[in-house]
Amino acid sequence: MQKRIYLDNNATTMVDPKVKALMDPYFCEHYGNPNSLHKFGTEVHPPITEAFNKLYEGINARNEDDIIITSCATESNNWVLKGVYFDLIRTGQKDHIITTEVEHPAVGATCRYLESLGVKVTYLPINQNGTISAEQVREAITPSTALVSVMWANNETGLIFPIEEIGAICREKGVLFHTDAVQAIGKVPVDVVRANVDLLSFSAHKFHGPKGIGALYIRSGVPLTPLLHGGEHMRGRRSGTLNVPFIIGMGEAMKIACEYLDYEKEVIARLRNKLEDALLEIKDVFVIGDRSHRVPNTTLISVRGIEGEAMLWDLNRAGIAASTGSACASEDLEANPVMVAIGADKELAHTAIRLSLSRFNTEEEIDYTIEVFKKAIQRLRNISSSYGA
Ligand code: 7TS
Repeated sequence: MQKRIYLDNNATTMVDPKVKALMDPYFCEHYGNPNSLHKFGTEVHPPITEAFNKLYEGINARNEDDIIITSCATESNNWVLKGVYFDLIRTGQKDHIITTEVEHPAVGATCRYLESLGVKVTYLPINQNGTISAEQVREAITPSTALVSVMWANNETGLIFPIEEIGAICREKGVLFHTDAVQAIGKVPVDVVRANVDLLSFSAHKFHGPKGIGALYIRSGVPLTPLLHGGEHMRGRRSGTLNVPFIIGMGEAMKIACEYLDYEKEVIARLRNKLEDALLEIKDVFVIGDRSHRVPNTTLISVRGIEGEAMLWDLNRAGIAASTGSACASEDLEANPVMVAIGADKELAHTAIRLSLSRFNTEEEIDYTIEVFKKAIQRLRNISSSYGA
């Protein structure tokens, strides 16, 4: 039988069967609208409360803070940027947003849209380590800065940004701080209090929950004009009937993800490192970013002389799913933007392959992947016009 090895967990993850089992009764049995006054509505209140408790605990939010359910992190990110625009920029109080040049398009494209409305946006360039320094943020802040938005971990490289230091600077300067923590949850500890975060986005399907549900953490006292106006759901902060089974699933996925943080750090990192070490033995193979500064599951690897898409094709034929970078951008065959920013030459920047593991991968799968990868490199370099010529 054809193997099916999934190494694209930064794009999405399998729903944990335990999460699915907990969600199941809320489709055909307990399907009430929690806003209804009858039993069908009220009987879903306790499991919803339980799910929220798991989310609060997972990111160390305080009781007085808000965690608002959204449809995905893209919505959460749009809400932050457009909310800040409505609250602080359109009102003439501020006119400036600071972000990085390697954010996911859910932040990057929204910032470019806001620029078209006259907002000044600073895209901080990343350094050779693939991240930014907190000092870059300090230097970029002006009296008219409304918001700093910096991702917790990059989806392509897995590199972790200095969120605690940036949070401290923003708090000191009185500037709102948002972080897109989509690639951090379940991979490294996320603590909103410790990091002085005001706003934080996440998406359930990146940590073995269902797709199409995410959340925005809003620190107590931070005003944010809603993106979706309507009924009084979520205390009027985000209207739309609550997706009960998915909320229950996201809560459980968060709880399990936190329980697995040590496993992630020890076992998944060991498998990832084994894969990297084996591939690094091959000539002209490079791994992007210092291991000690990356989330444990991610490798962005570059194989000189082989287009990322060609490698992807060979892996796919052997049943291995990887990515050339972000699936959101993989149709336009562009050089990997993170690698360009790190300073890789253009040819090398076209060779990037992202392998991202999860707790459902096994050592046998990694051993098989090493074998397939090595054969693919040999085959493709033999027919490559640009390598070894
Ligand atoms: N932010 C980051 C950092 C992401 O990695 C992604 C998805 C999103 C936001 C959007 O999440 P969504 O649930 O709203 O879609 N990233 C990727 C990726 O790296 N490959 O495919 C999707």
